[in-house]
Amino acid sequence: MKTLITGFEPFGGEVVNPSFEAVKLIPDSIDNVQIVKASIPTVFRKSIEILDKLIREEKPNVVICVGQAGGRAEITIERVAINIDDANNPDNEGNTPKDEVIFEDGENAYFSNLPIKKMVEEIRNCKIPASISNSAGTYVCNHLMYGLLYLINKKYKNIKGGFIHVPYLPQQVLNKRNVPSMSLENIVQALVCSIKAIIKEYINE
Ligand code: PCA
Repeated sequence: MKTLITGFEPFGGEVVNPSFEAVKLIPDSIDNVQIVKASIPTVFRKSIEILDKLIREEKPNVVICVGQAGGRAEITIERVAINIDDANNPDNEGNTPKDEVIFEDGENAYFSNLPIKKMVEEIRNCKIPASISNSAGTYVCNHLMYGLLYLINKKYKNIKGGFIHVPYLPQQVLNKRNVPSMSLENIVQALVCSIKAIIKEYINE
């Protein structure tokens, strides 16, 4: 079994993105499952193209994309991605799509096919706050999650995939009053717990 896990490049004036900082620190193997890590540009379209290329090259069984959700206090496991791009701020190449469909031939929405409740439970068992989120937004994270699930639906039917949002790191909120953050150590541990929950689910299948 092989898992591909991706994080995003920093965006919106931040110098780090906690998603890739954490992904980098995940071990290369968890419970005998190989873990392949990659960074994805915070850019509409290009993010999906790069993910598709990685899936073609690496042939993973599981794909987990991770992104920063500034302002959220918990690790959130996303349930659903919607077929719309609606950006308030430009991506890293200056694109600001408004009310644009992602794939004309895609469903309005796709659900994660990862064991999202079991992932939340496993993370909470590690004493780290986590919950299900019912919206990944309408920016690049929802875009990539939608792209992943569209690709799974259209051409990688055996892959299990989904998305995890993580809070800011403490160093990112020094000048943001009353904005929550989570330590890098906890974020890394939460991602490892999520992967363990997914592995358990498949071993039990
Ligand atoms: N978070 C953004 C895009 C990249 C990232 O890490 C989002 O939530 O859409």
